Amino acid sequence: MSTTTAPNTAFAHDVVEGLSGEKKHLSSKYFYDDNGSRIFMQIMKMPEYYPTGCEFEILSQQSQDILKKLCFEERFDIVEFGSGDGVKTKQLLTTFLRNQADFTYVPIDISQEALDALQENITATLPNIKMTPKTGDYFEILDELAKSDTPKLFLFLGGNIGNYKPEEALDLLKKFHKGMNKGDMLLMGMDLRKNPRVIQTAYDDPHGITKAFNINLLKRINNELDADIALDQFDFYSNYNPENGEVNSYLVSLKKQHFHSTVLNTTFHFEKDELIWTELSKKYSLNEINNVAEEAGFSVVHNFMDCKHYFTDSLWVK
Ligand code: AVJ
Repeated sequence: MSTTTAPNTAFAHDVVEGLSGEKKHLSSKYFYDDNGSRIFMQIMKMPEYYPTGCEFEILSQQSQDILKKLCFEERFDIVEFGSGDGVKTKQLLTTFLRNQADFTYVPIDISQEALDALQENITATLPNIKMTPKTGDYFEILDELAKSDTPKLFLFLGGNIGNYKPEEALDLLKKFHKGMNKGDMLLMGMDLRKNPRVIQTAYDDPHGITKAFNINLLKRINNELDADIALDQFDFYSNYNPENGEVNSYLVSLKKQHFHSTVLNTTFHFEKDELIWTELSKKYSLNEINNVAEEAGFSVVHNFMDCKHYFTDSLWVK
């Protein structure tokens, strides 16, 4: 995950909007400042957080099969949204190069710093790779890319789609679809439904790292909006509901309390046990994946799953 360069004003606006109403909420997109990105890297190293290992297994063992499923005749672009540290993508790129695929790798991220680090990491191992990183907003770049007629494989890995509510996910996929040409392909990392206990433990870890990840949202409010939140007066609660496949995460106010932000010139009030909803992490069944892909205008070509069938890199074609 990358650091964010979103203007402070958007954050300020969303904090006011999210903490003023009846049902309080803060968006999980604000998890990833520098500190939050570091905590997320710790999450990815926890044995309980299975998605990272699963997707690493898929991309290190099945990239040749992925390449065989691509329907491109000639050179193509690999466009990656939210490329992060590139550890997993490097597995795919290495295999593609070894098999003489002719492609240019186009990682897209909002953080220039993250892209620089990625480029260094990738070129250190793959010095001959053709790479043209792009900084900025996904959809602006998507519009720009749609004008070229080089066939494209889009990557949206890591299971980030899980953070979107079903209707928002569909909306996002339709936007991807609109920016693609017929025959272009999309490899979507999606976390699958599985034994509820496995999912529960991944998001409510015994080390308290996921708790720290959530508390970091409050830390950001303190730092960036000059607020005085007592960080130890909030708890963390996360719950997986196997009936709808949703992990929902919350901060919980441990007492009736308030805090003040001098930047916002506002005081925010909390009842004892009041919740702040922070994240949705939706788990999909293979059926749901088929349905959402088709609703967005894609056909599912193949699901590349890890040996435990915990996670899929689902390959779609427009
Ligand atoms: C980065 C969105 C894939 O939902 O699994 C990890 C973020 N949240 N632990 C996920 C996250 C809590 C993660 N994604």
